Amino acid sequence: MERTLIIVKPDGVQRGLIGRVISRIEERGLRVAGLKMIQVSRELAEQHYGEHREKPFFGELVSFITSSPVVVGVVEGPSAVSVTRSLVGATNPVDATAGTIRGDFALTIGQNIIHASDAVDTAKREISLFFDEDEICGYTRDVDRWIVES
Ligand code: D4T
Repeated sequence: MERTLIIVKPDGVQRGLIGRVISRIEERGLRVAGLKMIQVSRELAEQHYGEHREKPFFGELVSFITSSPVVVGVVEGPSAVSVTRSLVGATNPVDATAGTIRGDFALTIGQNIIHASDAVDTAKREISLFFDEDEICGYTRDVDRWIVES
């Protein structure tokens, strides 16, 4: 079982898309194992986007993610990282396929609705950045046996 981190970014929260975004993830069969609304601090934003520190858009990235509350979630299931990335779509919404979250709800790279971890290692690092261990629930749902064969 794999876990990934999602963030419904400030634009998703402000546009009232929290439920629709999370529904798409749940409808695919993935399970929400942790969920909370937070105001991201500048320090946390700089840690999360550390790999982009030298990029020209780093400042805008940090101001955007701290501009309004976000919803962060831990999502789990088989191949959760790659399945969630495919639900999310291309980083630039202009290139995102219709039917993906960004392809259906976003138009510009600076306001692309959702973040999802890009690899298993990244997911582990990002989950520990945003969640304490006791905020993540290990559980199964009755429906899981109709989604993943045992
Ligand atoms: P996130 O991290 O938001 O899920 O995006 P991706 O994983 O799909 O893409 P990324 O790490 O390359 O970019 C992080 C974040 O920066 C914004 N961005 C990116 C931007 O504003 N201008 C740019 O030129 C790029 C490449 C969008 C997502």
